[in-house]
Amino acid sequence: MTPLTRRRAIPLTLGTALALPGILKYSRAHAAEFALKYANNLPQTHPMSVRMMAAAEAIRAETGGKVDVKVFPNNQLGGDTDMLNQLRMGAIDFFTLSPLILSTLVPKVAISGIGFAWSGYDKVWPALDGELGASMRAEIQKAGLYAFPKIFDNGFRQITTSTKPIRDPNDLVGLKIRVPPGQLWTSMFKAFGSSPMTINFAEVYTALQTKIADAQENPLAVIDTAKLYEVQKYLSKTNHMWDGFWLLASGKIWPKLPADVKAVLQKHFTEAALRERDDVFKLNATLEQGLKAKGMMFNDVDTHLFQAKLQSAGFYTEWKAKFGADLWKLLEKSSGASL
Ligand code: X2X
Repeated sequence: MTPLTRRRAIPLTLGTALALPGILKYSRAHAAEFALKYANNLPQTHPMSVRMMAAAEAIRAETGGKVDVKVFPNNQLGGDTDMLNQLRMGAIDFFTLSPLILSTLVPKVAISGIGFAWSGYDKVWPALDGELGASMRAEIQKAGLYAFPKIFDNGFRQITTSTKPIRDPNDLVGLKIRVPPGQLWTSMFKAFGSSPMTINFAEVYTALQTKIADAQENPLAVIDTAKLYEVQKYLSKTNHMWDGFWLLASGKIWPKLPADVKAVLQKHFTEAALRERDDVFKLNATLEQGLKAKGMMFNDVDTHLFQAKLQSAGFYTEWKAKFGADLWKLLEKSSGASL
């Protein structure tokens, strides 16, 4: 019997495939019946990559190698915008992506990234695991993608520079700061009077090293695992945005997978997300010390000054109009903030 390939195996349930009489004895040398690819833009050492590699191993073990998820971290399959296109075409089966970059395809999902909306994780997880997250997943489904229920954590974003500490909003005026490809990021830093430049994360280290950009903003775990401390001197604790990663499945594959295969994937990917959140939370408690030991200089800021600047620049008014009153109300209800 010819080994089942993923495409031909799809009509079969995993159980059927296991029970088929005379089934060839599979070894890892044989192609899996469901050979799938997961990609991300983070270093292999970031908790999201670590947890997804562990999930892939658990899935392989539980299915006896019939479902094989290969993990491609660190932009191995391209930059974010390119990988999103590959996901939509079915060249990549799973991909983790910030809602703000996904908003290029699904505009409303950027709502979770509104500046200073979240005071802490005690607000973030009930919202993203609750009504707001469900609303976002429904929007993502309309775009032909499947978002797994538990969003991964990127974290609260901090500003780093190679030139100066950012002590108050005036320090952001004219700053050449790199931002990810997402309209809300560009809008926020234009409201601060900065000169934001959109660069995929794959090129960020080089852009900072060659001084194309003097600054960037990211959570501590990304700054550390991507070794941005080698090209950035100052870290200002602005906490200006909470960001996550939706784990997305291609619409070309997800609807065709048998229910039992979906159940195995769902179980282990959910576990990976919950453990990754915990990893990032624990890292946040130790990384300030670690990054200082690697030469970074930290400073606190009065975040109210930065939020007031966004307010006076019309940032909240602009985005409330873009998202609409209902979704804005849902954000305020979910976050407890009045924006
Ligand atoms: O591109 C970034 O800065 C990163 C890694 O945080 C995201 O994926 C949004």
